[in-house]
Amino acid sequence: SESSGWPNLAEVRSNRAERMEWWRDARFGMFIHFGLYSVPAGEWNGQQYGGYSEWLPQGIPTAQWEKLTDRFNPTDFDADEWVLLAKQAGMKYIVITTKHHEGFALWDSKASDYDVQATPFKRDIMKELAEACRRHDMKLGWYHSVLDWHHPDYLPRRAVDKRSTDDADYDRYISYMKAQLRELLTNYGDIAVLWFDGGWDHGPRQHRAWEICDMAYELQPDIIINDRIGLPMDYDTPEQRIPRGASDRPWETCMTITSSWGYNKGARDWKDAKALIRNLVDIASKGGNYLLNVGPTGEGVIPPQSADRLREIGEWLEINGRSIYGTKGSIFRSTDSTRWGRCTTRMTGDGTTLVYLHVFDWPSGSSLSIPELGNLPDEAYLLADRDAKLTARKAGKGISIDLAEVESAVNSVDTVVVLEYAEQKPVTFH
Ligand code: H79
Repeated sequence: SESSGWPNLAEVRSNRAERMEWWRDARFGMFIHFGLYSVPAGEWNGQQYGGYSEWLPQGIPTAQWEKLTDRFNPTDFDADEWVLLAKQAGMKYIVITTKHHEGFALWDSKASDYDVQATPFKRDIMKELAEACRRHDMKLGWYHSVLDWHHPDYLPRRAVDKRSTDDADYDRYISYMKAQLRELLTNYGDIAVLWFDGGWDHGPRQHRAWEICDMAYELQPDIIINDRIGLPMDYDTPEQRIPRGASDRPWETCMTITSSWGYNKGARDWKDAKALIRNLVDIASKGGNYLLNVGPTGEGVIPPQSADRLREIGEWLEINGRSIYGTKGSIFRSTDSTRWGRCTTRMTGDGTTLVYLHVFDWPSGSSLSIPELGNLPDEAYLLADRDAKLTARKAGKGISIDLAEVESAVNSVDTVVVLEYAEQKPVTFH
């Protein structure tokens, strides 16, 4: 093994805070699930599969799934379009599936014939995306599945896979994975994130996780690595759920807009923009990031249902982004204290503390009562309209904010109230 072992890793890990800085400020990213599974899109032999379309191959023999390479031809793929949509949505980074559990590589891989070069498309999708990201100043990350249903050395096998395991060698599989990752981390410029998945079949020792991560840090010194290769690494990745509160570890919730990660023709239950915005705010109030997924079609197009919602989020962020990007979490002990919505905070360079009250449900009375805040802000106003001044009054041990004069500026998603506290008069808190 060419492992350089502990010392180098320990050194790189010590600058975690610096490497994570851009990511902590970014708050919002785009997850893209794209692969051979985007072609059948949840349908096999005329049967609709309602689950995750990228899991459809789990029940299909490798020899049959492989044939999809003949049909993978996303001629409408335009990397600039994807990146510009992410920009419009207010997303600051993109993480894309370089290889999902199906094992198919979306780049021109020298380590495998099961890649874009085996399709009529023959274009290096990762290269085009990396170049578009560079053009539009977008950070790019690689999702990479450790689990591989195609490679003959991957173990354990699925029940439907009848190939002999006599010659299979998991350590050789890891060498293959390492070779593929080396390509991805060498030939595509700066890569901001390495997002492992499917590491649950084995422990870190069998994955040679230290060695793999060490190589990643060596090839991309500023990279950050998620927690799914059997080691905690730089940040945690709760899936399809938002934690109840803040955490000592950096974290990112990844979530679908609809019922599948990969494009599924039968997709249902599309979350509306309001729910997605409130999720972003909820997550920001707990100090996390939101990695929101889109699944482009077999033609390479992000479905309009997703694109429309992303643009709506972008419009909200256009006005309210200052209460999300670069903020810290809530000053309240738990969301039980903010039944009216959520809270984020910002310390400005001149020592001012900005407390953003994200009012989801505008109180039916004419005031918002905050018993936990011990002193009056120097100023209170709406983020959407600095001239819409609000009056704050002492009320018992806490404060009360008069909302009557700004009622017309209220929106049904999240109306952001800003409380400004100068340095001389810090926020006191019960
Ligand atoms: O890439 C996305 C998912 O495909 C992957 N991670 C995200 C980012 C993922 N892998 N596993 N899981 C999510 C959760 C496991 C779901 C399963 Fe199932 C339950 C696998 C088998 C039973 C869902 C239901 C998939 C097949 C049936």
